[in-house]
Amino acid sequence: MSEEGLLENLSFEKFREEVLKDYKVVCESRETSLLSRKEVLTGKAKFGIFGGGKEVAQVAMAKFFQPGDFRAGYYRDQTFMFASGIATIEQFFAQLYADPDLKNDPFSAGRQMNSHFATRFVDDEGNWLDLAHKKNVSSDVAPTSAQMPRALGLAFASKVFREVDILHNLDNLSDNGNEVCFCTIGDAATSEGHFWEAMNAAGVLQIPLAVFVWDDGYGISVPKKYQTTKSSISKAMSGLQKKDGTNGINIYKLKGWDYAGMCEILDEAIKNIRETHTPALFHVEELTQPQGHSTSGSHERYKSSERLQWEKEWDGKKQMRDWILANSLADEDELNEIENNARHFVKTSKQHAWHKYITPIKNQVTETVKLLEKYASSLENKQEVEKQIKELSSLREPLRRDVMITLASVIGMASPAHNIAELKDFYDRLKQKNKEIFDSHLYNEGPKSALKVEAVPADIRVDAELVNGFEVLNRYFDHLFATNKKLVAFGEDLGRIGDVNQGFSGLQAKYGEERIFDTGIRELTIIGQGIGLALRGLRPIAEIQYLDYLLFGLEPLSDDVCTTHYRTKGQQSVPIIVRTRGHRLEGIWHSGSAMGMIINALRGMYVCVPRNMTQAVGMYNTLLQSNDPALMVECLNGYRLKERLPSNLLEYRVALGVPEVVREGTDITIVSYGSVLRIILEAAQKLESMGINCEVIDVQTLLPFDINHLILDSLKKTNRILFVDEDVPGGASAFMFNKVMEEQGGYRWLDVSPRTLSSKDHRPSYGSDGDYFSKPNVEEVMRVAKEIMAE
Ligand SMILES: Cc1ncc(C[n+]2csc(CCOP(=O)(O)OP(=O)(O)O)c2C)c(N)n1
Ligand SMILES: [Mg+2]
Repeated sequence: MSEEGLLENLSFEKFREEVLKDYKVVCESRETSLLSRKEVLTGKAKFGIFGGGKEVAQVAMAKFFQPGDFRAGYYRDQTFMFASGIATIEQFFAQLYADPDLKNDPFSAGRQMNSHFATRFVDDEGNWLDLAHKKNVSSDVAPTSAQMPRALGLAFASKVFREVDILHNLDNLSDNGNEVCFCTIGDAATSEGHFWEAMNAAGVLQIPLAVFVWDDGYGISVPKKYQTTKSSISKAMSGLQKKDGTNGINIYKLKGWDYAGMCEILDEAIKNIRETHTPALFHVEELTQPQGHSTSGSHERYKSSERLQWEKEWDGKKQMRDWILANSLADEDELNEIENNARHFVKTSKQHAWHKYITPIKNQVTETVKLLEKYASSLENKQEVEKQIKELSSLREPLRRDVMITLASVIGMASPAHNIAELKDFYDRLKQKNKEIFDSHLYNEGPKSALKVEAVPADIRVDAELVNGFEVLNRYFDHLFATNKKLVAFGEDLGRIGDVNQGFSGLQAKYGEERIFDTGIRELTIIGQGIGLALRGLRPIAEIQYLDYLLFGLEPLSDDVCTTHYRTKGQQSVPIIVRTRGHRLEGIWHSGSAMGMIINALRGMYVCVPRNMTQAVGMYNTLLQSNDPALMVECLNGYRLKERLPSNLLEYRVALGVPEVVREGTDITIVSYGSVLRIILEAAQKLESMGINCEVIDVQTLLPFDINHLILDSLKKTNRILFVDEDVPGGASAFMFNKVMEEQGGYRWLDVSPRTLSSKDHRPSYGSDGDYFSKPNVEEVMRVAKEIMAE
């Protein structure tokens, strides 16, 4: 054979091997879907959602996913995960069973439904791993399209790494911004605003984002014609198409069953994204769902028999098989063998996963039964206990809760005469164990916990310069950007004019528009940009211009940021700082103080409500020492109030969760935060002349809230308490009330009933009168305080 012929043969053999390897993954993935469904239907798992019908497109996609790249996707991507070597089938089953052992379900430790993947980004100490040389998967979430803001941010980070010179030596985080973010989304989920906002932003920003739309024609039962204009997302998006000399995105149409065709297009297209940072949309059409949407319900209910027949014919697995045979890449026997092996392999993987999942629970059952048997004879209702033992030990698929229910029940049956200390101790130990399994990692727990950052007092000299509040921030951010190269700040009007209140005034010119910049009016994806940067090891300050507009960006904060650390059991951290300004100014949409809504939506973030800019700086310093995400609400009416400039701007720190007594007093404790404190202090001064001595406490942070119970100390002294804020009745004032009364046991120290004072139920009416009558004012504070004193 000629040398040329030999080479040709060699590469043909390599090609053939590659194709068959991919076909093997397709078969294994399909078997996984089929077998998983059975596990759900027989009750061994609760729910299942699988990637059947998308296998071929995903083995093609995985070929171009390189170390350093990121994925932000949704629940259909099992094949991609298997093909890129990030997940094993055994791990897939472990998650299906909700195995809480991170070694078994390395994506979520059983905290997430199946097909919600993740890889580790940070070590146990909170240090970023060598992400530039790993294949990275940001943790999946279930709300459709919620991956879009994050995907945008992950891709955007590549741009920052490429364009900011001082980041170039961070080799573990990026290789010159060459990392592409692969984003996947269902056809129906593109109906969400998240998708449109993110695609527009990507077209403007020019970032390496590859969006794959898995178009199977349905969102559960609702077909495309009710979802998408012209029933085609690529047609609907065509105005964004990049042309010569414009920005925009590239749009490709792919057939989801056409292995060779997809590989050819993706090869060129992904290279182009990586090199030019031009985003792309891959509209992957003609995909199927061989088992319907999920294990809940069946697609026969809403698909016509023609459609079902078409899905059989155009099933990617079948098409790939036919293509292999037609091109003589393998014969029937070879393919049959691959298919049989796949079946066997998946079955074995499933068995291993089940064994690992069930063994520790069965061990708990055995131990419990042994212990209970020891006590059974000594208990009066021996028979009942024996019945319970029997019931527990006969469970074929016991859960941890079965053990706990049985133990609690037997412990409840024992009379005080029985010595069941050992049993109680065993129960408590299991309870603690379960707490660690189900209740950990809402926040960072290791050295990067914001709660471990100790306070350092601000050094404010008597002759310190008296400046406007915004100037405290401005000087601080100046020092900060000079010393912390990982910082990036952005938002509406934050770049050129340095934010609407001049905190960043002059700083873009000094530090460059790659680090301090304007964005479009798109709060949702501003948050997304922050998420992506934070996940990739940078320190974003993402600004939402006014607190009122945080609602537009609340979904990714609540669903994504707040759950990231928890849902990966500590494997990913997202230290975003969301900066905003709120409380009273003027009018319905510039006086928002919806803190109750915010703190209830944002468990998993810290919520800082500094009374002035000096305190705000101390909180920024604290947060920047940690990996915890936080919201900073600066006082909108405080930027022009005078403050003394501390001399240690970069060093002082305000400890989170530690209130400050801003006025000492003996008669009544008034608890509050933010702008309204100034009104309370004015009222307190007037009350003093009437002989009422108020102690005023600034909680400083709502999350966490007074972790050392300092408010209780005050209450013990005054025995009277009033909670004041600018939120609606029952909002954050009720939260503070509950914390102090129930959690701190404050009710025991009361002489009279505890009170709250808040704004009215409606939004504040416009103008200074509107403000006065809508929000707590000095006279109202005085009235309530006097009533409390007179009770
Ligand atoms: C915000 C939100 N709304 C509704 C749902 C419930 N839901 C889950 S999947 C789904 C359909 C999604 O269809 P599509 O995006 O086409 O993805 P496919 O499942 O077809 O791959 C719906 C409505 C959800 N998870 N999130
Ligand atoms: Mg769909």
